[in-house]
Amino acid sequence: MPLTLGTAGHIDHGKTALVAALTGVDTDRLPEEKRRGLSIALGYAPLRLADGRRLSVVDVPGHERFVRTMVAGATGIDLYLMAIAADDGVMPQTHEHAAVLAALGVNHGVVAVTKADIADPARAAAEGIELLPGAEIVACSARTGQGVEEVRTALGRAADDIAERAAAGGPALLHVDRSFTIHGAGTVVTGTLWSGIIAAGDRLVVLPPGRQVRVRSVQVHDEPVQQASAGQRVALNLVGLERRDVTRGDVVAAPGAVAPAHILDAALDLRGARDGDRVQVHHGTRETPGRLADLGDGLWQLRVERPLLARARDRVVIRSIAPPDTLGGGLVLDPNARRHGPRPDVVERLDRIRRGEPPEPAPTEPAEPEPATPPAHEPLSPAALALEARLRAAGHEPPTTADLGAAADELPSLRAAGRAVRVGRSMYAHPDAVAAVRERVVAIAQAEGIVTLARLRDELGTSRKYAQALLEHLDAAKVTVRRPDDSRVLRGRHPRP
Ligand SMILES: Nc1nc2c(ncn2[C@@H]2O[C@H](COP(=O)(O)OP(=O)(O)OP(=O)(O)O)[C@@H](O)[C@H]2O)c(=O)[nH]1
Ligand SMILES: [Mg+2]
Repeated sequence: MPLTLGTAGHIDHGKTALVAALTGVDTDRLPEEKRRGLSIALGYAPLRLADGRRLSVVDVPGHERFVRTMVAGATGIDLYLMAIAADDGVMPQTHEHAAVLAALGVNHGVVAVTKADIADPARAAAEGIELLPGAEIVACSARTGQGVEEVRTALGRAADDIAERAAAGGPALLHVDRSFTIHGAGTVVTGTLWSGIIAAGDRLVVLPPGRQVRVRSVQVHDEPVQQASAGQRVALNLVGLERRDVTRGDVVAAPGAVAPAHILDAALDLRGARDGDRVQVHHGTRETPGRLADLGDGLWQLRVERPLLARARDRVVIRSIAPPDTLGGGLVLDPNARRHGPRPDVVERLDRIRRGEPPEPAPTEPAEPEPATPPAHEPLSPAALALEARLRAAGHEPPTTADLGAAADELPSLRAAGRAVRVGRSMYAHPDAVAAVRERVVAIAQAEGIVTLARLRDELGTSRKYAQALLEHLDAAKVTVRRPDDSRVLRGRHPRP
């Protein structure tokens, strides 16, 4: 089982120098990194352990402005190499990186007290033991080579302790951390394969855009391979994709492996967070602002502004936006939840998932109906209820009367009950779906000033046709105003939903 090692530690504490001493690779490749003498981008190198096994190393930057990059690099790692400089000791990003590792559930690794050639490592070692009690501590110097082989041996012991990645089976899933064009070859994406296997010829999807691609070739650490398996650092050459169609934070996966979602339920361990706080949510190589809704007992609902692509039991990291700091993180329990508050049956269901028990069937009634659905005057017929379920399932891709066929006969009673809304000329959507789109349009407009058709299309991972119909509906509902260039702004002052 291939394992990935991530570095961690405060700026200038010798992470990159130690990786170079261990692997022979200088991961600071960018001219700007050379000029400024610090890491900016994630660096990658293979590391041989004493017994011949190979680890994939992700070298992260320590600068406080690049913690988000560190999170993107640390996601999907199996063990850490925390650098603490002998002459400096534990510093703010030593703490923050340790908090990120804890949030990600990465609890195996080694603490290297670096620069032992210029200061007595005893004090930094004592601080390291306090910060990461389980880890082996090794003093070393990348400059003299002292202790570097001991670091390698300690990493081998930490790797021995790691149980095989639970997610190894299952559909192919890769969180993209880089994308670029190779002349004559096309678009290449790289990332750590979280689960499954990818081989040349596979047909995959890029999310959220939902674009279908074919794998032309696969590399692991710059070497062509027949197939890559979970845990490996992978480069995929993809057919059917322009460079600008994919970016860090996207997912390349087997169809159906994950779906974009704006509402997630999670079990989080957070320091000083409160109900309603706007925070930065990190998952995979993706991040988005979102609001926290406190469900009690460590359970939270995350309502995010850009969709996440999570599975149950994936990890998220939660950071405060200003001042930036890591608040904690935890486990996704329901990666595609309905909007709800701390209702007892919902909390009980989440608690069951948290304990690893099978969840009860999902509750059917929403706790906080979106903009008040009026009650039906007459009980709805089974056929009308079936149509309602169909509209609900269609979400933001509402069917037309032609799509609905005979079921369209139920539309009048459903509309009278306020449980179907006409969108565009002849599409019909569920009001909950329209409310969810409205909330996202408002969030985009508040964050970015305007909403364009392309922006909403990408946000929803849908086609122009639906994005256009929904925007026109929101214009008609006086949520948005269309401008001459076809973009939309919010009409008047719009309270947050
Ligand atoms: N004397 C001495 N200097 C070291 C050692 N390791 C690194 N340095 C120096 O410390 C400085 C920072 O080293 P880097 O390896 O770039 O530190 P880093 O932790 O990767 O820094 P960021 O990636 O920017 O967070 C460089 O000038 C290195 O030459 C060491 O073991 N001994
Ligand atoms: Mg560095």
